[in-house]
Amino acid sequence: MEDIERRGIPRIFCLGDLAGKGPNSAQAVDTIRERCEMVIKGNWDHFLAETMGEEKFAWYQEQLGPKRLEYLKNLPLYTEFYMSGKLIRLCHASPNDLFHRVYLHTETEERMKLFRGTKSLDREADVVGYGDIHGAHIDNFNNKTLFNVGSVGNPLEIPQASYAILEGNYGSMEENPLSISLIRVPYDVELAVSHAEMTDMPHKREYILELRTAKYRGRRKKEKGYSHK
Ligand SMILES: [Mn+2]
Repeated sequence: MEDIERRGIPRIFCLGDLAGKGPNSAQAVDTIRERCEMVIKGNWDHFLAETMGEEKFAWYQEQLGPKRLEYLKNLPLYTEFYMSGKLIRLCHASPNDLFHRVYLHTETEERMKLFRGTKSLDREADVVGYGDIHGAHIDNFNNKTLFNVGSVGNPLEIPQASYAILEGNYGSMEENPLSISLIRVPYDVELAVSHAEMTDMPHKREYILELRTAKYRGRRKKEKGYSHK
């Protein structure tokens, strides 16, 4: 947030998974709600808001309370706008499917599904930005740009917070230069670890190891790219 402020960035969009995994879900939801102009629903947000009576979600649900869970439940699945002549969609995993997960190495056909038209605008996107896999990257193919913003609180490639900046004429259908930058922000990982240590959160050891190493707890030997559940 300090890095964003220092750069004078006027609007902040959050691409989901506000809550779950970490020790401070309630604080995360409140901060994001206060600071972000647009907030998109993630798969964790969906599960926490919709699944009752499951052990693995109960700790977070108790912390969040009914009002925040209601807020998460009503978040949209995507946002779309024009910038410098490009139609841009931002989502958590895929604009039309919260559980369609693609990686950098996923075949092009599957990744092209992210560009499909939506209920609100039946037109292929030019640029799609997403989250979900905790691995920042940008790729151009088939006259499209697909980028992943990475993760602020649980990065799984470099142990630094990650976000993306889009620069162009917001709301403009006229073609002009557009830039997409991926930013890494060093932060006090051990402070975050100490917050986790103070709680009895589920899977605390695995979480702390992920913060320190940026390696996914469930990564299999042969698996390529980034992964999380
Ligand atoms: Mn996710």
